[in-house]
Amino acid sequence: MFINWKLREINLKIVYYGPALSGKTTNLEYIHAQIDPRRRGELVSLKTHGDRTIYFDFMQLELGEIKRFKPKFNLYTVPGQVIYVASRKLVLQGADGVVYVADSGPDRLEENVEALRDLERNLRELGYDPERIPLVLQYNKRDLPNAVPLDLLSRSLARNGAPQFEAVATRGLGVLDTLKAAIHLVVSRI
Ligand SMILES: Nc1nc2c(ncn2[C@@H]2O[C@H](COP(=O)(O)OP(=O)(O)OP(=O)(O)O)[C@@H](O)[C@H]2O)c(=O)[nH]1
Ligand SMILES: [Mg+2]
Repeated sequence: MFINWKLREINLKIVYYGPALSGKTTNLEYIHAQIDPRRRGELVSLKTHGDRTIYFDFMQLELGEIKRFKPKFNLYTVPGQVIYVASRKLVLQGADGVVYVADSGPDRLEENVEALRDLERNLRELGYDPERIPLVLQYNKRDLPNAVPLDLLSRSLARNGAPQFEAVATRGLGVLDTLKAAIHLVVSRI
């Protein structure tokens, strides 16, 4: 969190985390397409030719008011590919909340669990208590014909009290509900 007292702005950071190809960038693309352009900045994406995130995606939202302060939500995605561990940690630094995007693909359960461990490890190394950071879980790609059953995903990934949402990010299903829950958690924390 960063407060600019002069401009009465509160900057809050929400990071989309999760395994490679789970749909983090797709979440931001949908949000970017849906939100009134007067309330959001451009979506900045650093990707390779294969459309894979190499460092992060970034977009700023300006929504509502908290006690006459303007909150600005800075949304980031991390690159999910295992080799980019250093980028993930850098992007996670200073986060006020995390959206964890899981992939419902039948062969992705282990990667989901590993990415959540990677998140908790990085949080700890950055001095956070992983039990206390505002966290929302999104089970994405629910449209896949052989999607992992929801209760199995939930049993493997659910965290104490963290809200959970089903999503089909390519069609926008569940994307804004996930974002609203994350914003709500982050704002109630401050
Ligand atoms: N079937 C299906 N495909 C999806 C869904 N969401 C995203 N995808 C597809 O999954 C692929 C990866 O999506 P990205 O948003 O680039 O994934 P990412 O998590 O940003 O991946 P990295 O940047 O490599 O970590 C793309 O081809 C998306 O179109 C979904 O809900 N259902
Ligand atoms: Mg990406």
